[in-house]
Amino acid sequence: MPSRLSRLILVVILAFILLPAAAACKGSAEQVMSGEIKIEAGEFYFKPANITVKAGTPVKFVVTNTGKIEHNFSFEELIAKGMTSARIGRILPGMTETLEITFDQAGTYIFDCSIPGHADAGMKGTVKVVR
Ligand SMILES: [Cu+2]
Repeated sequence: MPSRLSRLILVVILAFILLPAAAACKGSAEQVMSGEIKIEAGEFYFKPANITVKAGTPVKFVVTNTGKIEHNFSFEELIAKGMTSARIGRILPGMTETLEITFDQAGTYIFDCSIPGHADAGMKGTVKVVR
């Protein structure tokens, strides 16, 4: 009978092998999203992680923390450029918070969870803004 710990280690190893493979299978067909965009935040991912929206159209990110620890949702580049509202500062486990943004410029904007270590562990994504 394998111990709990060895089973946990096996699950973690399998997740590292299977998750990138699953992501690669999704293909590159991008769908332009609008209105309310639901995002799941967990340890340590955002789902979906790659989002495409239209420039000049307001979007509302509705981010639910389905994990067990606190997360946030931040567009660090936009914050650095002075758009200090481009973040949801705290999303406690089980909570849903929202952020409305209108992207005026086409481009690719990275979002992440700015809690130390979380982005490096996989909590990041992109919003591609198209004309
Ligand atoms: Cu986080």
